[in-house]
Amino acid sequence: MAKQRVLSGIQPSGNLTIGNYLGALRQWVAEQDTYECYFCIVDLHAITLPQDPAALRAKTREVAALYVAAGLDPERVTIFVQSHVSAHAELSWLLTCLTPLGWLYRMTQFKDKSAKQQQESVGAGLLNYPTLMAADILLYQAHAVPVGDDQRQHLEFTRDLAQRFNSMFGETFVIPQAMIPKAGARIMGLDNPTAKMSKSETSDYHAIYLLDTPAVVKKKLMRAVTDSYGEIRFSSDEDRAGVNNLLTIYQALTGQTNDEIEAHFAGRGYGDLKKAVVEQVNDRLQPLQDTYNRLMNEAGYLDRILAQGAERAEAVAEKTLQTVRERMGFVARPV
Ligand code: AQP
Repeated sequence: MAKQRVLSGIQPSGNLTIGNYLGALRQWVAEQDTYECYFCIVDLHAITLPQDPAALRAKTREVAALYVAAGLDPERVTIFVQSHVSAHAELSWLLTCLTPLGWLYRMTQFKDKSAKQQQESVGAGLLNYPTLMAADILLYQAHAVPVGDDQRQHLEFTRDLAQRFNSMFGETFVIPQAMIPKAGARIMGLDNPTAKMSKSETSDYHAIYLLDTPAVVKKKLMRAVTDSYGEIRFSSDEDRAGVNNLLTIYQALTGQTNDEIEAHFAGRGYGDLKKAVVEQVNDRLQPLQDTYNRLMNEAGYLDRILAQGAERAEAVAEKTLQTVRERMGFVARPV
């Protein structure tokens, strides 16, 4: 029986964080043998906010190398740059024409990100972001989309749009499911544990980056916001969010249950908890960074995997796009 398909991606819009790793990348690695996997570096999404061209180029390569360094095997999964497969942009336009504006205005990410800008300078790309994401997923007929909790609403949007297309033009798209991890689906900012850890937040003590040195990881974690309760337990209370976040990172890295972790830290202080998290994070990042440095120094390696990935991805995407064009009534290009 053919394997079901998975698609997911990360924007090359900054330094990848431990949130991107625990919410997305780690799941991808775990699922790479179960599914037929497509993982892209979503550079077309990154430009929905202004990007410096040189930085975008460098980050796109960095993210590709981090995918492999985190454990994805480019022989078993398809790793590619979104803009290398033009079907993403084309299907996005076709779906844009079927998308009610009201659906787009409702999206939390659009509301949050546009609120940070002057109203008249909010780009139309930011509004259309979910339609491009739907195109990414639907082109590969993905059954599952491993993402963090913040992408839940965009996944619902994708499902609605796929259903709308199918009911207008006949069964065409697989309706995808979100695949959200049990632990680590929403890692919060170390400096502000009520806000999601985000790579676009630039304050020094907000996020742990995958390429941070062990000393920097330690400095950031030892300064993480906690509370004055002095009690180490999981909690959904807002004023205990800092400790809960540290416990969540610890849990996502160790795989232990709430009870095991609370028993382990019983009677101990926040300093001990922080040190234990530092150790877990650095143990996980060290081999990843070693592999990353090796790959970046291997001439031609990244180009090879990205060329191979684009070729494989394009073959699948073009097939879907062809069907969509036919169903919507476009005249085939005469040969
Ligand atoms: N804090 C997080 N906890 C768990 N999962 C997270 N993800 C992101 N942050 C967390 C998951 O990582 C994947 C890729 O995310 P993305 O590139 O779409 O965006 P981002 O990192 O969430 O972006 P930012 O930081 O808001 O900034 P920009 O937009 O500037 O890049 C997704 O699966 C996401 O759920």
